[in-house]
Amino acid sequence: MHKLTLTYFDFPGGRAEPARLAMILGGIEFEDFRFPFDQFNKVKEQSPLKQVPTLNVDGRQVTQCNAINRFVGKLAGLYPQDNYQALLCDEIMDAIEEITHKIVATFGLAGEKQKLAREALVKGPLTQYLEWAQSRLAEQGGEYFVEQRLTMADLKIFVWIRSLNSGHLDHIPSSLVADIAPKLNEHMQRIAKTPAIAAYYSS
Ligand SMILES: N[C@@H](CCC(=O)N[C@@H](CS)C(=O)NCC(=O)O)C(=O)O
Repeated sequence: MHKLTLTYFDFPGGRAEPARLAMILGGIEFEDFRFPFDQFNKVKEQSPLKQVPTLNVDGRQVTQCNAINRFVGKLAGLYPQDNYQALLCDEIMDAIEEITHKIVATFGLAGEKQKLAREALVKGPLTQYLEWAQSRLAEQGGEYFVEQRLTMADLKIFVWIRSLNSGHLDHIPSSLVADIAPKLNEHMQRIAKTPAIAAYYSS
């Protein structure tokens, strides 16, 4: 058994949330080290690439959220053993990372520049990725993204859809998912009812 510490901001979302959920679902013992935003510079000093999340595994600091997701997914039984199913799971996780990078690229913009950049994202890549993910879900039968069971792919997309719906991002309408890919909202609501996930968000 590994000694695990997950380090990330103290909010129920973002790049560490799928790993947190996986470890909770899988009953994996870990330290959930959450820090407030104003401590970020201090935490970065301990991070090899000056970024979070990190997973400390038996004393070694590991970076890259999807690598962490695969690792904890395997520990929790939430990552496919079959190579092809694992590929489909990775594809979903990496696509969400890719679109996240496009959104993060607008964080440094202000005013009209940010508005134009985000409107272009909504019309272009965000619509494209949402439609694509919805069609992938439909191909798999509509309930789960891979293997007809809950895997890391579902957790990754669940966290992303919650964040898009939150309305926290100016110029990205909180109705976007409902308008473009309503089946992803149904998926998100279904995953949210998983007892361990429902208990986590209500606590
Ligand atoms: N490729 C990394 C990206 C991690 C990343 O960019 N994390 C953000 C926070 S969500 C960060 O620490 N950024 C560094 C900074 O803002 O200085 C991963 O997959 O984990």
